Amino acid sequence: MTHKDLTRCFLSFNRWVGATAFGNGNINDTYRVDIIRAGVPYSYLLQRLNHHVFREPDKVMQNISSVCTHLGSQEFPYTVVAPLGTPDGQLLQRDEKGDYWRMFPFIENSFAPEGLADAGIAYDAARAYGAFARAMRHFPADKLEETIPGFHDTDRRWAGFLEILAKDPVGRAAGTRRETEAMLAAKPVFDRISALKKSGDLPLRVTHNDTKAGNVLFDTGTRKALAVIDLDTVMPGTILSDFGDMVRTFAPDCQEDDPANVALRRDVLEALKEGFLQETEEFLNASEKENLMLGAAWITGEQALRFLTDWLAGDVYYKIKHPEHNLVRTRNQLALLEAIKIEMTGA
Ligand code: GN1
Ligand code: MG
Repeated sequence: MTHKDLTRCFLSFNRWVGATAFGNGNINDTYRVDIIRAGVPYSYLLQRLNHHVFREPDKVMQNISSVCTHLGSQEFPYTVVAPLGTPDGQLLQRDEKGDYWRMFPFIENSFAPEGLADAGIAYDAARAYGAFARAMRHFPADKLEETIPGFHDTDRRWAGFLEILAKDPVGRAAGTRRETEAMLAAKPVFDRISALKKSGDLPLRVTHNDTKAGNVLFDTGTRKALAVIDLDTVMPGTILSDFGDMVRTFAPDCQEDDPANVALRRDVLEALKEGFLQETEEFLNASEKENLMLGAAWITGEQALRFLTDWLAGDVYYKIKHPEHNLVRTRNQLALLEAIKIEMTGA
């Protein structure tokens, strides 16, 4: 099926203008679709959901629907970007290859921050993610599906890494000793998180699990946050991972795949804390608040582990733009982890 055929499954139009690749996700493929209906131009986002990563696409859409419905019923001062259904109410359309497609409204006059977000953007985005957690705080997290089983299961990710390292399917282990050693040296961070999770001190919450700058839409005019998007990985979890992934993605002074040395930007880090706590301070417990930076170390370490695992596996999960992409990403995240650890010890 062409993009035009797929679009027809979700909406009617008089004239097809075209579909162009949009955004830079590592997992799904997104297209901006332009059509004319009754003489008026409209845009939408057509997206192929990667069903090798999200193995049960219906569960993803079920989660998104219940989250959007709940957000809509709360005092949540942001736009809720809910998927469009087909005339018979389906949120997914399959094509002849068995791929899954869905459609979202296109939010006009908005942008998703690309490149390095400044402290102002970081503050606003952190507030938006905090407001998301706040609006979802009474939703029964255990009613949500785990769209990627074991997504933040520290012990399982670690076991997966050790298994690939031992198998060494593409012969990359020997050339990756330094990174592997640095990874193994980071194990105590994972152990602390694992123990904390088992202690019962971290309540199960509805978490977003991809709290990067690019997943908040901003108003082009006011430059204020408009919407929290990408609800594919909304799952039951701990708040530490959402705050942690914000630090991982906003606070460094370079992108996650930059081969340059990484440093933390203090002003951005402070802005994240301030914005996030503004919305969440009142309902987070003491253990959650105390361990926000441990969350940053954990998620950064986990991301290093995921990139290194994918490098050793032969680049089977993340899209890559050059042959050493996953290795460069791994080194970057390991360096960032060091910077976060230094920040935590107050050095
Ligand atoms: C993937 O596709 P994107 O950029 O939204 C990944 C995240 C990683 C991120 C690293 C489902 O997100 O968990 O943190 O790449 N999403 C999934 O850039 O694995
Ligand atoms: Mg994502």
